[in-house]
Amino acid sequence: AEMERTFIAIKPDGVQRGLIAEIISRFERKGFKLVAIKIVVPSKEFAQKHYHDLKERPFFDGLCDFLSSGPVIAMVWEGEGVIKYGRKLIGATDPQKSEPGTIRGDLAVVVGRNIIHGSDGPETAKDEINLWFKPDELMATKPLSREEIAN
Ligand code: YYY
Ligand code: MG
Repeated sequence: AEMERTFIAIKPDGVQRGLIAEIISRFERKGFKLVAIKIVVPSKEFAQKHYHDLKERPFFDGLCDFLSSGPVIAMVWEGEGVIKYGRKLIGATDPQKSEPGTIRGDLAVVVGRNIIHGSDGPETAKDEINLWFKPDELMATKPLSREEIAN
């Protein structure tokens, strides 16, 4: 079976505040594996596609303006349970409700500037990975062999 993958993005506020390494290191230290990464400024249309589920919400337009306002670090992380546990590392949508120890809990204050995105389930993970990345931008990965683990 293929390893689980999720789409994680550091939003323009996280990039602007110099939190790229901090955020990547939390996923890396946990033991998840980075299989794709790029820096991009999404267009507003692209942001609308990414957030299409939220198009009826009052904050949708501002949210899409914000996502397209500067460089975003788009990533795919792989590992057992990475979709659900990635959300745990990120914390609640509203940083006021995120526990200390989570990325948003430790590093953000308001919901409109919560510095990071993570897919919320297997279906959205698949859709978001396909939206942001071409198949050949993803590392092909296989489980480590016995020898590789021992070395
Ligand atoms: O998945 P997550 O980012 O935690 O929250 P969503 O409910 O998918 O909303 C996406 C994005 O929209 C959120 O990260 C901030 C913004 N937002 C907002 O500005 N105001 C809200 N009341 C809810 C969400
Ligand atoms: Mg979401």
